[in-house]
Amino acid sequence: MILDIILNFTQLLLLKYISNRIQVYNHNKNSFKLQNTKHHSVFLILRLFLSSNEVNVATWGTAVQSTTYGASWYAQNALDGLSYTFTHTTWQTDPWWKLDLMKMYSVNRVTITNRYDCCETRINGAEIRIGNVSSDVFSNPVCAVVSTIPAGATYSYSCHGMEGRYVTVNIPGTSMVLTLCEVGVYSPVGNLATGRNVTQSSTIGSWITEQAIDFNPGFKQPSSTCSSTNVQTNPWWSVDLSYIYRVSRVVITNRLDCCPERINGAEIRIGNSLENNGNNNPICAVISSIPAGVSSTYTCNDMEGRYVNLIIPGDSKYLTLCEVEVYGEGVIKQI
Ligand SMILES: [Ca+2]
Repeated sequence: MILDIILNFTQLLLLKYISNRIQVYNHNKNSFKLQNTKHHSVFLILRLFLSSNEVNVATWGTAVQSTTYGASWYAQNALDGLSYTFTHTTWQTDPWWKLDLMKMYSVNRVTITNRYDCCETRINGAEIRIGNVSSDVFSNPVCAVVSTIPAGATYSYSCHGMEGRYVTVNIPGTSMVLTLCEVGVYSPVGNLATGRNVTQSSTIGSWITEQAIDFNPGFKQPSSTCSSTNVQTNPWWSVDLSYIYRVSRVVITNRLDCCPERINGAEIRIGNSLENNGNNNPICAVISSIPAGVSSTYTCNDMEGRYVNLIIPGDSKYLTLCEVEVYGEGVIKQI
């Protein structure tokens, strides 16, 4: 029991550290260069606590709100990890704040941190909604209603796997104001590739291999959240799942910013051989095309394997991957 508490506490610290690193990563767009050594330590830590099973996907979303009070109370302030920045609508009817996660997630829970400095009762009655409707924020189903949150406290609301691209917080009524300090949206991690060892045939600039499995789909800053090889013949990317699994499906997220056609013709290969860096394993699927910013699912019918590779046959090719997710059953065999 005590050991469990210590372990959980350690995981929380690690989560906070990683979440902060990812936030720093996202918010220092042009000036921030992460050292390779530091970067690898982040992934090492990620690997250590893989069993922690959920990740805050809110940090790479984009937020808007019904109105903005003053000059600096932006909607994005609820996503910056800082306890002293707040969102703030004007006094209005039915104020709302809307987070666009850019793709659909299954949501375990939503956390709300209330402002610490004053008027903490303004949050009372706020509704948390999750769904796929963007235009009418009140039409998505309600996950929870906030009764009260003490000043500066973070409360967690279970959403039991509700699915949606948009998470909204709204307060019904006239002459209301909505202020949020932080919002977290926690999604389960079932991706077998998470935290595993990855390699690619070459790396262009900062587009390192691990960025294909960092949870972040790369819609805002692809060079620090997607992997890419240099232009070359037969570029490839590979993940070692450490154990043999029956792989049911692989999900690939294509880049949003440009050139989505570069992924065309990529082969997904799964197996246990390291011959030709794993690129001779059987083919699960060949990607014909994936629209920009879209996550496509490829069914692999329980192919068995420890290595999952992507390779684009041909000359003058780039292999760019914003996210690779591998799902399946296992472990069917310890190595
Ligand atoms: Ca990524």
